[in-house]
Amino acid sequence: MSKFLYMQVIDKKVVATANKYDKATYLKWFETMFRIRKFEERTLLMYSQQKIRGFCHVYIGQEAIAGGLVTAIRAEDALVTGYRQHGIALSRGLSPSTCMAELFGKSGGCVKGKGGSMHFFSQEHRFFGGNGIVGAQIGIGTGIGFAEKYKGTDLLCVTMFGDGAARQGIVFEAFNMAMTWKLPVLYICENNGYAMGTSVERTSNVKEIYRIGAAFDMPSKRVDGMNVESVHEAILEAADHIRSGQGPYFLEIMTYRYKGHSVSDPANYRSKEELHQYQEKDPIETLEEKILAENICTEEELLIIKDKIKQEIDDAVAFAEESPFPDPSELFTDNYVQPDYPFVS
Ligand SMILES: Cc1ncc(C[n+]2csc(CCOP(=O)(O)OP(=O)(O)O)c2C)c(N)n1
Ligand SMILES: [Mg+2]
Repeated sequence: MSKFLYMQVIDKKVVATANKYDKATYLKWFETMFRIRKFEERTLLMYSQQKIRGFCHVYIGQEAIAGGLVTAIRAEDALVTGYRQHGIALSRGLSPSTCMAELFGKSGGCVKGKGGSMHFFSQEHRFFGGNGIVGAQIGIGTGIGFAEKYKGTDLLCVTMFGDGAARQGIVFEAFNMAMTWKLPVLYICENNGYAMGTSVERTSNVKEIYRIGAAFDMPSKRVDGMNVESVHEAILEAADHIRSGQGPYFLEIMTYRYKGHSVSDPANYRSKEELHQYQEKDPIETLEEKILAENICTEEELLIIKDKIKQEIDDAVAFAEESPFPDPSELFTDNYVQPDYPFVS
């Protein structure tokens, strides 16, 4: 990896810092991650005010994975994930407004208020959801990968799932098929240590989830998910491998969710000390410290980004508030591709 020499004028002195990436990349990471954190904090607040109801799983703590993804894959690549998806959807380019309106169940939402927290979707952004069935997206993502190969594109499908989903039988079938047919699929396990209240230690004899790939000769790696640079590098390397036609790749990205499994979970199954250990290496704070310590940009420049995002989130809430609830007739639209589907009366 070539080193990029970044020069900046500070106090009329030219300061040179040797960073691997350019200023735009660092700021893209910061902006992506900060947007997700602020969106999710507001989501929790809106939930407490009963503006949002039902299941709701936030992404706080895991933002470096979304950050690394943005710069390592192409906008045209497909992506599918589970229900802890708000942050990933934002990183794909869905606007905070359309996401917040969806959480509110309003017609301005990305699926017209008919999906809610677990079912965002956007064909335009190649974002295939948002799935509430643990592990279901592993089969869907493998199928999308098959479609890309069939059509002869050089695109890949990022297929994301949690450590709990990694214990589902579909992993075996999907990995086997993807390796046999050399499908362009990047499997990412976001290992945040827990599946609801069940720790990884309790779910299997094999605690290093990336080793599952070895049973299929699939290139597999474990990655530090609290560091956006590590995530970016690992995904870039995996994506290059996949695009060269050699088939799928598996990354186990080690991360942590600061909040409970869902808004209703007080997370009593883990200690405060454990949580604090991770918060001390918070991916956004770490990145901000690095940006400032290495003079990648000034504090003022970061403040401008922060203010812009806070305004975006305020606007998103206002948009969601003003957007009407879907018309009852919407119950019968968008359910089936076939207009005369026999079971719709
Ligand atoms: C097939 C299926 N089994 C069980 C559930 C209930 N369930 C919902 S979330 C969850 C835990 C999944 O944990 P993990 O895959 O680690 O994802 P995380 O919540 O940590 O992001 C379970 C068991 C479900 N939704 N679907
Ligand atoms: Mg988990």
